[in-house]
Amino acid sequence: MKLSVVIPTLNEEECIGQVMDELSAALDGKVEYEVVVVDGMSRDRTREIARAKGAVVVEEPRRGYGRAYKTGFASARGEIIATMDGDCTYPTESIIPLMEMLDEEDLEFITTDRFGHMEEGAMSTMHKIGNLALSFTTRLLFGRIIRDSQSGMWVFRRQALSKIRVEDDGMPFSEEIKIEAFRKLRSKEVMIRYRRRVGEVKLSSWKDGWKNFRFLWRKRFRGPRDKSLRS
Ligand SMILES: Nc1nc2c(ncn2[C@@H]2O[C@H](COP(=O)(O)OP(=O)(O)O)[C@@H](O)[C@H]2O)c(=O)[nH]1
Ligand SMILES: [Mg+2]
Repeated sequence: MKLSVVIPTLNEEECIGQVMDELSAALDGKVEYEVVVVDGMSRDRTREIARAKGAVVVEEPRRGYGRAYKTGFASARGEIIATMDGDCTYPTESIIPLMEMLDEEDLEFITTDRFGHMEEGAMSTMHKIGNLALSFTTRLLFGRIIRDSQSGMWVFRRQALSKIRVEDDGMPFSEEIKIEAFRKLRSKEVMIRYRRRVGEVKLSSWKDGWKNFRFLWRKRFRGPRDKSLRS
């Protein structure tokens, strides 16, 4: 198996079907792949729709975006893993070009930057400010040139996971994987198109923003072994 697309979902019935269709349009006949949907016990038809469209659905009752990815990565069989949300925001047509870039530039990890080509209304002004503040803090504390520390689309070699340590169960998983990747792997950030979300946002702006911010300071000054960051 060449590619696993891993998607965490929590009540995404409005869009998961479209994401599956867009994946088929972008990948069918071009690469051998599977889609792993890690569902946090949605109370709507997410699992049913994903399964009907051919995804492998993994049920993960434990809450959290990071928790879902840890479970999803453990069941992914592809040589390369691509991630995205189940909300129609990320460009499925970028997966193959990013996989080619991994090979051509001999990279292990690619993260994406949504700020270059963002559809009108795809991110509220408050979220933009929050994201930029978190990305700035990431740069300040870790010295990495990441423009978008919260982007949820990554394309990377599954093997590279054994070289990094990503522990957070919540939204900070997104910045944690980038910090680890830019420290330990051949990594790059690439601009992508980002669309307006379909369905309700799952993150809580203030709570998750604050958790992300706190996470960055803890990771910087106490190291990754901090007990409070463990599952
Ligand atoms: N399995 C699982 N998925 C989650 C959880 N929280 C969020 N998600 C999914 O993770 C993705 C990112 O969440 P989203 O609300 O789009 O965050 P945003 O893109 O940062 O605004 C979406 O596909 C959500 O359905 C969770 O606790 N468990
Ligand atoms: Mg999203």
